[in-house]
Amino acid sequence: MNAPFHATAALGRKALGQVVPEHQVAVIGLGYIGLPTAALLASYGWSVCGVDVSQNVVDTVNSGGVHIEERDLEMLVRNAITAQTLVASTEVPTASFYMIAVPTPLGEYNLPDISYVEAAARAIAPKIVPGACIIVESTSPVGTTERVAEIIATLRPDIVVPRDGSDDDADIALAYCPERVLPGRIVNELVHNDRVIGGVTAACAERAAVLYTSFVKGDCLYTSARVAETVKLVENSFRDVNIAFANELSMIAEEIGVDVWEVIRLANRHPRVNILQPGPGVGGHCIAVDPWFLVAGAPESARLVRTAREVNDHKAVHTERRIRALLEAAPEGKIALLGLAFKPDIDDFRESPALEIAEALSLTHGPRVLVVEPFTDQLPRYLAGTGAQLVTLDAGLRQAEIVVVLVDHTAFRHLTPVDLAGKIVFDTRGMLRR
Ligand code: SAJ
Repeated sequence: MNAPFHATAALGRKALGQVVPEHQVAVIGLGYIGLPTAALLASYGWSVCGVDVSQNVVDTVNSGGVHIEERDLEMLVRNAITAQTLVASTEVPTASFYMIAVPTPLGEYNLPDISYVEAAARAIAPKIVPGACIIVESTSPVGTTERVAEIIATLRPDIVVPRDGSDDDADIALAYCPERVLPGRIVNELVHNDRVIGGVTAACAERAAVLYTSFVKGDCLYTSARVAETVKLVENSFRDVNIAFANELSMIAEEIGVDVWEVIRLANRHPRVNILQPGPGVGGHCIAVDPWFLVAGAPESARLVRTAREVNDHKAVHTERRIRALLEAAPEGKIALLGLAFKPDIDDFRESPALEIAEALSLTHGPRVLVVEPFTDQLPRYLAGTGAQLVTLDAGLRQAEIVVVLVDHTAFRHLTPVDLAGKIVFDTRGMLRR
Protein backbone atom coordinates (compact mmCIF):
# COMPACT_ATOMS: atom_id res chain seq x y z
CA MET A 1 0.00 0.00 0.00
CA ASN A 2 1.08 3.49 -0.74
CA ALA A 3 0.16 6.07 1.89
CA PRO A 4 1.26 9.60 0.96
CA PHE A 5 0.41 10.89 4.39
CA HIS A 6 0.57 9.22 7.75
CA ALA A 7 -2.77 8.13 9.14
CA THR A 8 -2.21 7.99 12.85
CA ALA A 9 -5.40 9.08 14.52
CA ALA A 10 -7.36 6.39 16.33
CA LEU A 11 -10.67 7.18 14.72
CA GLY A 12 -13.89 6.61 16.56
CA ARG A 13 -12.09 5.60 19.74
CA LYS A 14 -15.25 5.92 21.76
CA ALA A 15 -16.92 2.77 20.48
CA LEU A 16 -15.11 1.46 17.43
CA GLY A 17 -16.27 -2.06 16.64
CA GLN A 18 -18.14 -2.44 19.91
CA VAL A 19 -21.70 -1.74 18.92
CA VAL A 20 -21.96 -3.27 15.46
CA PRO A 21 -20.09 -6.38 14.30
CA GLU A 22 -17.16 -5.10 12.22
CA HIS A 23 -18.06 -7.22 9.17
CA GLN A 24 -21.49 -5.61 8.49
CA VAL A 25 -21.66 -3.59 5.26
CA ALA A 26 -24.62 -1.71 3.81
CA VAL A 27 -24.43 -0.88 0.11
CA ILE A 28 -26.90 1.86 -0.80
CA GLY A 29 -28.01 1.57 -4.44
CA LEU A 30 -28.09 -1.81 -6.20
CA GLY A 31 -27.27 -0.62 -9.72
CA TYR A 32 -24.40 -1.25 -12.13
CA ILE A 33 -21.80 -0.61 -9.42
CA GLY A 34 -23.63 -1.24 -6.13
CA LEU A 35 -24.92 -4.73 -6.93
CA PRO A 36 -21.61 -6.17 -8.20
CA THR A 37 -19.76 -4.58 -5.28
CA ALA A 38 -22.29 -5.88 -2.73
CA ALA A 39 -22.13 -9.42 -4.14
CA LEU A 40 -18.34 -9.32 -4.35
CA LEU A 41 -17.98 -8.12 -0.75
CA ALA A 42 -20.32 -10.93 0.31
CA SER A 43 -18.08 -13.43 -1.49
CA TYR A 44 -15.10 -12.07 0.47
CA GLY A 45 -16.65 -12.83 3.84
CA TRP A 46 -18.52 -9.60 4.60
CA SER A 47 -22.11 -9.69 5.75
CA VAL A 48 -23.79 -7.40 3.24
CA CYS A 49 -27.17 -5.70 3.11
CA GLY A 50 -27.88 -4.18 -0.30
CA VAL A 51 -30.37 -1.32 -0.07
CA ASP A 52 -32.49 -0.05 -2.94
CA VAL A 53 -35.57 2.15 -3.17
CA SER A 54 -37.09 -0.22 -5.73
CA GLN A 55 -39.03 -3.11 -4.19
CA ASN A 56 -38.70 -4.88 -7.54
CA VAL A 57 -34.91 -4.76 -7.42
CA VAL A 58 -34.90 -5.91 -3.79
CA ASP A 59 -37.20 -8.87 -4.58
CA THR A 60 -35.17 -9.86 -7.63
CA VAL A 61 -31.90 -9.85 -5.69
CA ASN A 62 -33.40 -11.70 -2.71
CA SER A 63 -34.58 -14.43 -5.09
CA GLY A 64 -30.98 -14.79 -6.32
CA GLY A 65 -31.60 -12.96 -9.58
CA VAL A 66 -30.21 -9.83 -11.23
CA HIS A 67 -31.91 -6.95 -13.00
CA ILE A 68 -28.85 -5.92 -15.01
CA GLU A 69 -26.71 -7.80 -17.53
CA GLU A 70 -23.08 -8.05 -16.48
CA ARG A 71 -20.59 -10.85 -16.96
CA ASP A 72 -20.30 -13.23 -13.92
CA LEU A 73 -22.76 -11.13 -11.87
CA GLU A 74 -25.70 -13.53 -11.75
CA MET A 75 -23.59 -16.39 -10.39
CA LEU A 76 -21.98 -14.11 -7.80
CA VAL A 77 -25.37 -12.85 -6.56
CA ARG A 78 -26.95 -16.33 -6.54
CA ASN A 79 -24.06 -17.76 -4.50
CA ALA A 80 -24.14 -14.88 -1.99
CA ILE A 81 -27.91 -15.15 -1.51
CA THR A 82 -27.66 -18.93 -1.06
CA ALA A 83 -24.82 -18.50 1.45
CA GLN A 84 -26.93 -15.82 3.22
CA THR A 85 -24.00 -13.39 3.13
CA LEU A 86 -26.07 -11.00 0.98
CA VAL A 87 -29.58 -9.78 1.64
CA ALA A 88 -31.46 -6.93 -0.05
CA SER A 89 -33.80 -4.48 1.64
CA THR A 90 -35.54 -1.17 1.12
CA GLU A 91 -34.49 -0.15 4.66
CA VAL A 92 -31.01 1.03 5.63
CA PRO A 93 -29.67 -1.15 8.47
CA THR A 94 -27.12 -0.26 11.13
CA ALA A 95 -23.71 -1.29 9.78
CA SER A 96 -20.02 -0.70 10.32
CA PHE A 97 -19.45 0.33 6.67
CA TYR A 98 -21.87 2.21 4.43
CA MET A 99 -21.13 2.46 0.74
CA ILE A 100 -23.17 4.94 -1.32
CA ALA A 101 -23.47 3.88 -4.98
CA VAL A 102 -26.53 5.76 -6.20
CA PRO A 103 -26.94 7.63 -9.52
CA THR A 104 -25.70 11.19 -9.97
CA PRO A 105 -27.44 12.25 -13.19
CA LEU A 106 -27.00 15.40 -15.19
CA GLY A 107 -29.68 17.91 -14.40
CA GLU A 108 -30.84 20.95 -16.32
CA TYR A 109 -28.16 23.03 -18.09
CA ASN A 110 -25.72 20.09 -17.75
CA LEU A 111 -25.46 20.68 -14.01
CA PRO A 112 -24.88 17.73 -11.65
CA ASP A 113 -27.80 16.43 -9.62
CA ILE A 114 -26.59 14.93 -6.33
CA SER A 115 -30.03 14.62 -4.77
CA TYR A 116 -29.80 10.79 -4.61
CA VAL A 117 -26.51 11.01 -2.68
CA GLU A 118 -28.08 13.53 -0.33
CA ALA A 119 -31.11 11.26 0.15
CA ALA A 120 -28.80 8.32 0.90
CA ALA A 121 -26.95 10.41 3.53
CA ARG A 122 -30.29 11.31 5.13
CA ALA A 123 -31.34 7.66 5.19
CA ILE A 124 -28.06 6.55 6.74
CA ALA A 125 -27.83 9.29 9.38
CA PRO A 126 -30.32 7.89 11.94
CA LYS A 127 -28.64 4.46 11.79
CA ILE A 128 -25.08 5.55 12.36
CA VAL A 129 -23.25 4.43 15.48
CA PRO A 130 -19.76 5.63 16.46
CA GLY A 131 -17.05 3.77 14.55
CA ALA A 132 -19.07 3.61 11.33
CA CYS A 133 -17.37 4.42 8.05
CA ILE A 134 -19.33 6.07 5.24
CA ILE A 135 -17.91 5.83 1.73
CA VAL A 136 -19.23 7.63 -1.34
CA GLU A 137 -18.56 5.76 -4.61
CA SER A 138 -20.98 7.58 -6.91
CA THR A 139 -19.27 9.79 -9.49
CA SER A 140 -19.78 13.19 -7.94
CA PRO A 141 -18.96 16.86 -8.32
CA VAL A 142 -16.08 17.99 -6.12
CA GLY A 143 -17.32 18.82 -2.62
CA THR A 144 -20.02 16.11 -2.49
CA THR A 145 -18.34 14.18 0.34
CA GLU A 146 -18.24 17.41 2.38
CA ARG A 147 -21.94 17.83 1.65
CA VAL A 148 -22.58 14.33 3.05
CA ALA A 149 -20.63 15.32 6.18
CA GLU A 150 -22.79 18.43 6.51
CA ILE A 151 -26.04 16.43 6.25
CA ILE A 152 -24.93 13.91 8.87
CA ALA A 153 -23.68 16.64 11.19
CA THR A 154 -27.05 18.40 10.97
CA LEU A 155 -29.14 15.27 11.53
CA ARG A 156 -26.85 13.79 14.20
CA PRO A 157 -25.57 16.54 16.47
CA ASP A 158 -24.63 13.79 18.96
CA ILE A 159 -21.93 12.50 16.60
CA VAL A 160 -18.59 14.21 15.85
CA VAL A 161 -18.24 14.23 12.06
CA PRO A 162 -14.72 14.43 10.56
CA ARG A 163 -13.67 17.75 9.04
CA ASP A 164 -10.76 18.40 6.75
CA GLY A 165 -7.68 19.18 8.85
CA SER A 166 -8.94 17.87 12.21
CA ASP A 167 -9.01 14.15 12.70
CA ASP A 168 -8.49 13.46 16.34
CA ASP A 169 -11.95 13.59 17.75
CA ALA A 170 -14.23 12.26 14.97
CA ASP A 171 -16.67 9.48 15.87
CA ILE A 172 -17.12 8.25 12.32
CA ALA A 173 -15.08 8.05 9.12
CA LEU A 174 -16.02 9.55 5.77
CA ALA A 175 -14.31 8.85 2.46
CA TYR A 176 -14.70 9.13 -1.30
CA CYS A 177 -13.55 6.11 -3.31
CA PRO A 178 -14.52 6.31 -6.98
CA GLU A 179 -15.42 3.22 -8.95
CA ARG A 180 -13.44 2.98 -12.18
CA VAL A 181 -14.63 -0.25 -13.76
CA LEU A 182 -15.49 -0.91 -17.38
CA PRO A 183 -19.02 -2.10 -18.15
CA GLY A 184 -18.75 -5.71 -19.31
CA ARG A 185 -15.68 -6.30 -17.09
CA ILE A 186 -17.05 -4.94 -13.80
CA VAL A 187 -16.57 -7.98 -11.56
CA ASN A 188 -13.01 -8.54 -12.75
CA GLU A 189 -11.98 -4.87 -12.62
CA LEU A 190 -13.49 -4.35 -9.13
CA VAL A 191 -10.84 -6.75 -7.87
CA HIS A 192 -7.89 -6.01 -10.13
CA ASN A 193 -7.92 -2.24 -10.74
CA ASP A 194 -5.97 0.14 -8.49
CA ARG A 195 -8.24 2.12 -6.16
CA VAL A 196 -8.03 5.72 -5.03
CA ILE A 197 -9.14 6.10 -1.40
CA GLY A 198 -9.86 9.70 -0.48
CA GLY A 199 -10.41 10.34 3.22
CA VAL A 200 -11.88 13.53 4.60
CA THR A 201 -8.97 13.03 7.00
CA ALA A 202 -6.02 10.63 6.95
CA ALA A 203 -7.69 8.47 9.60
CA CYS A 204 -10.82 8.25 7.44
CA ALA A 205 -8.79 6.94 4.50
CA GLU A 206 -7.16 4.38 6.76
CA ARG A 207 -10.54 3.20 8.01
CA ALA A 208 -12.06 2.95 4.48
CA ALA A 209 -9.00 0.95 3.41
CA VAL A 210 -10.08 -1.86 5.75
CA LEU A 211 -12.97 -2.54 3.37
CA TYR A 212 -11.08 -2.14 0.08
CA THR A 213 -7.91 -4.02 0.98
CA SER A 214 -10.08 -7.03 1.82
CA PHE A 215 -10.91 -7.63 -1.87
CA VAL A 216 -8.83 -5.32 -4.09
CA LYS A 217 -5.78 -6.99 -5.62
CA GLY A 218 -4.62 -3.77 -7.31
CA ASP A 219 -2.89 -1.03 -5.30
CA CYS A 220 -4.89 1.15 -2.89
CA LEU A 221 -3.70 4.75 -3.21
CA TYR A 222 -4.46 7.23 -0.43
CA THR A 223 -5.39 10.86 -0.74
CA SER A 224 -7.97 13.42 0.35
CA ALA A 225 -11.70 13.19 -0.53
CA ARG A 226 -11.56 16.31 -2.75
CA VAL A 227 -8.61 15.00 -4.73
CA ALA A 228 -10.29 11.60 -5.15
CA GLU A 229 -13.49 13.29 -6.39
CA THR A 230 -11.44 15.26 -8.91
CA VAL A 231 -9.44 12.21 -10.02
CA LYS A 232 -12.57 10.38 -11.09
CA LEU A 233 -13.84 13.31 -13.18
CA VAL A 234 -10.41 13.86 -14.69
CA GLU A 235 -10.07 10.22 -15.78
CA ASN A 236 -13.25 10.32 -17.83
CA SER A 237 -12.57 13.84 -19.10
CA PHE A 238 -9.15 12.68 -20.32
CA ARG A 239 -10.83 9.98 -22.36
CA ASP A 240 -13.55 12.31 -23.63
CA VAL A 241 -11.01 14.92 -24.77
CA ASN A 242 -8.96 12.26 -26.57
CA ILE A 243 -12.00 10.77 -28.30
CA ALA A 244 -13.07 14.31 -29.25
CA PHE A 245 -9.69 14.79 -30.94
CA ALA A 246 -10.29 11.62 -33.00
CA ASN A 247 -13.86 12.69 -33.82
CA GLU A 248 -12.76 16.18 -34.84
CA LEU A 249 -10.01 14.67 -37.00
CA SER A 250 -12.62 12.52 -38.76
CA MET A 251 -14.62 15.64 -39.68
CA ILE A 252 -11.49 17.54 -40.76
CA ALA A 253 -10.41 14.55 -42.87
CA GLU A 254 -13.82 14.38 -44.52
CA GLU A 255 -13.64 18.06 -45.40
CA ILE A 256 -10.14 17.93 -46.86
CA GLY A 257 -10.74 14.59 -48.56
CA VAL A 258 -8.36 12.19 -46.82
CA ASP A 259 -9.00 8.84 -45.18
CA VAL A 260 -9.02 9.40 -41.40
CA TRP A 261 -8.39 5.73 -40.59
CA GLU A 262 -5.26 5.70 -42.71
CA VAL A 263 -4.11 9.00 -41.15
CA ILE A 264 -4.57 7.66 -37.61
CA ARG A 265 -2.98 4.30 -38.39
CA LEU A 266 0.15 5.97 -39.74
CA ALA A 267 0.32 8.77 -37.13
CA ASN A 268 0.13 6.15 -34.38
CA ARG A 269 3.38 4.64 -35.67
CA HIS A 270 5.08 7.66 -34.09
CA PRO A 271 6.46 6.41 -30.76
CA ARG A 272 4.71 9.12 -28.72
CA VAL A 273 1.40 9.41 -30.57
CA ASN A 274 -1.66 7.36 -29.66
CA ILE A 275 -4.82 8.69 -31.30
CA LEU A 276 -8.08 6.98 -30.37
CA GLN A 277 -10.76 5.90 -32.82
CA PRO A 278 -13.51 8.13 -34.20
CA GLY A 279 -17.06 6.89 -34.00
CA PRO A 280 -20.64 8.17 -34.31
CA GLY A 281 -20.29 10.10 -31.01
CA VAL A 282 -19.64 9.19 -27.40
CA GLY A 283 -22.13 7.25 -25.33
CA GLY A 284 -22.53 5.52 -22.00
CA HIS A 285 -23.44 6.94 -18.63
CA CYS A 286 -19.91 8.02 -17.70
CA ILE A 287 -17.77 9.63 -20.38
CA ALA A 288 -20.67 11.53 -21.92
CA VAL A 289 -21.67 12.86 -18.48
CA ASP A 290 -18.78 13.20 -16.01
CA PRO A 291 -16.83 15.94 -17.83
CA TRP A 292 -19.83 18.23 -17.26
CA PHE A 293 -19.29 17.83 -13.48
CA LEU A 294 -15.79 19.22 -13.94
CA VAL A 295 -17.12 22.06 -16.09
CA ALA A 296 -19.74 22.86 -13.43
CA GLY A 297 -16.99 23.22 -10.81
CA ALA A 298 -14.87 25.65 -12.86
CA PRO A 299 -16.94 26.93 -15.79
CA GLU A 300 -14.46 29.66 -16.79
CA SER A 301 -11.38 27.46 -16.76
CA ALA A 302 -12.73 24.19 -18.15
CA ARG A 303 -12.74 25.35 -21.77
CA LEU A 304 -11.12 22.34 -23.43
CA VAL A 305 -13.23 19.89 -21.43
CA ARG A 306 -16.43 21.71 -22.40
CA THR A 307 -15.43 21.91 -26.05
CA ALA A 308 -14.61 18.19 -26.13
CA ARG A 309 -18.11 17.43 -24.86
CA GLU A 310 -19.57 19.67 -27.54
CA VAL A 311 -17.43 18.10 -30.29
CA ASN A 312 -18.45 14.58 -29.27
CA ASP A 313 -22.14 15.52 -29.06
CA HIS A 314 -21.88 17.23 -32.42
CA LYS A 315 -20.34 14.12 -33.98
CA ALA A 316 -23.67 12.30 -33.52
CA VAL A 317 -25.55 15.15 -35.21
CA HIS A 318 -22.99 15.19 -38.03
CA THR A 319 -23.31 11.41 -38.48
CA GLU A 320 -27.09 11.64 -38.63
CA ARG A 321 -26.86 14.36 -41.31
CA ARG A 322 -24.52 12.23 -43.41
CA ILE A 323 -26.90 9.27 -43.21
CA ARG A 324 -29.84 11.47 -44.21
CA ALA A 325 -27.89 12.51 -47.31
CA LEU A 326 -27.48 8.82 -48.19
CA LEU A 327 -31.21 8.24 -47.73
CA GLU A 328 -31.88 11.07 -50.18
CA ALA A 329 -29.35 9.68 -52.66
CA ALA A 330 -31.21 6.35 -52.73
CA PRO A 331 -34.81 7.43 -52.14
CA GLU A 332 -36.38 4.01 -52.73
CA GLY A 333 -33.85 1.91 -50.84
CA LYS A 334 -33.99 0.47 -47.34
CA ILE A 335 -31.23 1.18 -44.86
CA ALA A 336 -29.65 -1.34 -42.48
CA LEU A 337 -28.32 0.22 -39.27
CA LEU A 338 -25.81 -2.13 -37.66
CA GLY A 339 -25.81 -1.76 -33.85
CA LEU A 340 -27.63 0.33 -31.23
CA ALA A 341 -25.42 -0.16 -28.15
CA PHE A 342 -23.10 2.61 -26.92
CA LYS A 343 -20.05 0.46 -27.64
CA PRO A 344 -19.27 -2.99 -29.03
CA ASP A 345 -20.37 -6.24 -27.44
CA ILE A 346 -22.57 -4.95 -24.67
CA ASP A 347 -26.36 -4.69 -24.35
CA ASP A 348 -26.20 -1.23 -22.77
CA PHE A 349 -28.01 1.44 -24.80
CA ARG A 350 -27.70 4.31 -22.29
CA GLU A 351 -26.77 7.64 -23.91
CA SER A 352 -25.93 5.64 -27.04
CA PRO A 353 -25.31 7.83 -30.10
CA ALA A 354 -26.18 4.82 -32.29
CA LEU A 355 -29.60 4.59 -30.63
CA GLU A 356 -30.19 8.35 -30.87
CA ILE A 357 -29.33 8.31 -34.57
CA ALA A 358 -31.56 5.28 -35.22
CA GLU A 359 -34.45 6.95 -33.38
CA ALA A 360 -34.09 10.22 -35.27
CA LEU A 361 -33.94 8.45 -38.63
CA SER A 362 -36.87 6.17 -37.81
CA LEU A 363 -39.06 9.13 -36.89
CA THR A 364 -38.84 10.40 -40.46
CA HIS A 365 -38.02 7.22 -42.44
CA GLY A 366 -39.31 4.39 -40.17
CA PRO A 367 -40.55 1.97 -42.85
CA ARG A 368 -37.17 2.15 -44.62
CA VAL A 369 -35.15 1.38 -41.48
CA LEU A 370 -33.87 -2.13 -40.70
CA VAL A 371 -32.12 -2.37 -37.32
CA VAL A 372 -29.59 -5.15 -36.72
CA GLU A 373 -28.74 -5.48 -33.02
CA PRO A 374 -27.78 -8.95 -31.76
CA PHE A 375 -27.93 -7.69 -28.13
CA THR A 376 -31.69 -7.24 -28.04
CA ASP A 377 -34.71 -9.28 -29.06
CA GLN A 378 -37.05 -6.32 -29.32
CA LEU A 379 -36.80 -2.78 -30.61
CA PRO A 380 -36.35 -0.12 -27.92
CA ARG A 381 -39.46 1.88 -27.05
CA TYR A 382 -39.02 4.93 -29.29
CA LEU A 383 -38.15 2.84 -32.34
CA ALA A 384 -41.08 0.46 -32.01
CA GLY A 385 -44.12 1.87 -33.77
CA THR A 386 -42.15 3.98 -36.26
CA GLY A 387 -42.28 1.21 -38.88
CA ALA A 388 -38.62 0.35 -38.27
CA GLN A 389 -37.91 -3.38 -38.05
CA LEU A 390 -35.46 -5.43 -36.00
CA VAL A 391 -33.89 -7.97 -38.35
CA THR A 392 -30.99 -10.42 -38.48
CA LEU A 393 -27.73 -9.40 -40.11
CA ASP A 394 -28.44 -11.66 -43.09
CA ALA A 395 -31.94 -10.25 -43.57
CA GLY A 396 -30.63 -6.69 -43.22
CA LEU A 397 -27.94 -7.23 -45.83
CA ARG A 398 -30.39 -8.96 -48.18
CA GLN A 399 -32.94 -6.15 -48.10
CA ALA A 400 -30.92 -2.96 -47.67
CA GLU A 401 -29.44 -0.75 -50.31
CA ILE A 402 -27.61 1.35 -47.71
CA VAL A 403 -25.61 -0.21 -44.86
CA VAL A 404 -24.38 1.88 -41.92
CA VAL A 405 -22.04 0.45 -39.28
CA LEU A 406 -22.90 2.27 -36.04
CA VAL A 407 -21.38 -0.25 -33.59
CA ASP A 408 -18.50 -2.63 -34.32
CA HIS A 409 -19.96 -5.66 -32.51
CA THR A 410 -17.88 -8.83 -32.95
CA ALA A 411 -20.91 -10.34 -34.69
CA PHE A 412 -20.39 -7.84 -37.55
CA ARG A 413 -16.62 -8.01 -37.81
CA HIS A 414 -16.48 -10.90 -40.27
CA LEU A 415 -18.07 -8.61 -42.90
CA THR A 416 -15.78 -7.68 -45.77
CA PRO A 417 -16.22 -5.15 -48.56
CA VAL A 418 -17.09 -8.14 -50.77
CA ASP A 419 -20.15 -8.97 -48.59
CA LEU A 420 -21.32 -5.40 -49.11
CA ALA A 421 -20.60 -5.14 -52.82
CA GLY A 422 -23.19 -3.07 -54.68
CA LYS A 423 -24.43 -1.35 -51.53
CA ILE A 424 -23.91 2.20 -50.32
CA VAL A 425 -21.78 1.71 -47.20
CA PHE A 426 -21.06 4.15 -44.36
CA ASP A 427 -18.78 2.74 -41.70
CA THR A 428 -18.73 5.16 -38.74
CA ARG A 429 -16.30 2.96 -36.77
CA GLY A 430 -13.71 2.04 -39.38
CA MET A 431 -14.64 -1.60 -38.75
CA LEU A 432 -14.34 -2.69 -42.37
CA ARG A 433 -10.80 -1.29 -42.52
CA ARG A 434 -9.53 -3.51 -39.72
N1 SAJ B 1 -15.21 5.53 -27.92
C1 SAJ B 1 -14.85 6.05 -29.15
N2 SAJ B 1 -13.57 5.93 -29.57
C2 SAJ B 1 -12.63 5.30 -28.81
C3 SAJ B 1 -12.99 4.79 -27.54
C4 SAJ B 1 -14.30 4.91 -27.12
O1 SAJ B 1 -15.67 6.61 -29.88
O2 SAJ B 1 -11.47 5.21 -29.27
C5 SAJ B 1 -16.61 5.66 -27.45
C6 SAJ B 1 -17.31 4.33 -27.21
O3 SAJ B 1 -17.84 3.80 -28.41
C7 SAJ B 1 -18.40 4.74 -26.24
C8 SAJ B 1 -17.72 5.82 -25.41
O4 SAJ B 1 -16.61 6.26 -26.16
O5 SAJ B 1 -19.50 5.30 -26.91
C9 SAJ B 1 -17.26 5.41 -24.03
O6 SAJ B 1 -16.71 4.11 -24.05
P1 SAJ B 1 -15.47 3.67 -23.15
O7 SAJ B 1 -15.19 2.25 -23.42
O8 SAJ B 1 -14.35 4.61 -23.36
O9 SAJ B 1 -15.93 3.94 -21.66
P2 SAJ B 1 -17.14 3.45 -20.69
O10 SAJ B 1 -18.15 4.55 -20.63
O11 SAJ B 1 -17.61 2.09 -21.02
O12 SAJ B 1 -16.35 3.36 -19.30
C10 SAJ B 1 -15.62 4.48 -18.82
C11 SAJ B 1 -14.23 4.03 -18.40
N3 SAJ B 1 -13.38 5.19 -18.22
C12 SAJ B 1 -12.21 5.33 -18.85
O13 SAJ B 1 -11.79 4.55 -19.67
C13 SAJ B 1 -11.42 6.55 -18.46
C14 SAJ B 1 -14.30 3.21 -17.14
O14 SAJ B 1 -13.01 2.88 -16.66
C15 SAJ B 1 -15.06 4.01 -16.05
O15 SAJ B 1 -15.21 3.24 -14.87
C16 SAJ B 1 -16.44 4.30 -16.58
O16 SAJ B 1 -16.30 5.10 -17.76
C17 SAJ B 1 -17.22 5.02 -15.47
O17 SAJ B 1 -18.05 4.39 -14.80
O18 SAJ B 1 -16.93 6.18 -15.21
